[in-house]
Amino acid sequence: MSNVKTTIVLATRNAGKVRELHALLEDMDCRVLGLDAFPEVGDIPETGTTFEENALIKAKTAAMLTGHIAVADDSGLAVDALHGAPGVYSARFSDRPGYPATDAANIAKLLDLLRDVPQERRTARFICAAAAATPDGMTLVRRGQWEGAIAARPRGTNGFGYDPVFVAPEYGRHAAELDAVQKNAVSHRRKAFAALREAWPEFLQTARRQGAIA
Ligand code: ITT
Repeated sequence: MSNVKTTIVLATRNAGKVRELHALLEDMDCRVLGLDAFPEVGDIPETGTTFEENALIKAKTAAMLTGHIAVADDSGLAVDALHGAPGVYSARFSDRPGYPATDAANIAKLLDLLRDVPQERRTARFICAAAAATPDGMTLVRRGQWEGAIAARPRGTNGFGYDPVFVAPEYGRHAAELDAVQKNAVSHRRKAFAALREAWPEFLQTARRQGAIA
């Protein structure tokens, strides 16, 4: 067995995700680098129609361009009253020509669409697909979900994205009112990465056997 620490590149430019992923990968005994260490990796177009496809696109592209194992997630919010929207378009939900989406504009659009929907029909879930890829194309992907509901008004300043309006039933509080440890204990990202980690030792062993990584 090799005693060289494997380098993992986090294929995301979302600062909120980078913080959460560092905490989730902490005990994996790997060297974790962000994409800022690899300016040659530009924007990776998310052309897939599922969370899994997009997570794999991001991980495979970053692995190929950096020569290291890359880990990515594709995640978003699925609201039942909106038939699963914004889904894979969560980050771009409020995009308009000349006005790229922001977290605040995404939340405003969501609350507006749900203005006449009563609380009992505002069920929703965060979904995360976590993917890993080696430079020569070996891949692994796992999914996690976090069931909750959309509040009438934002609350809290922690987290990112839709956290201010997502009510977490485990705490009876909005996700943006939770600290990082509380959110990471129950989140969709936590569940997806826990499943990824279960498959990780075999994935690494196969990659090393095939000479895909050091
Ligand atoms: P990368 O592709 O660079 O990773 P991104 O923000 O574009 O960053 P996604 O395409 O996966 O990432 O979009 C995820 C969006 O879904 C994110 O911007 C939020 O709006 C929302 N989202 C995902 N996970 C979330 C979480 O834990 N809390 C709140 N919102 C979340």
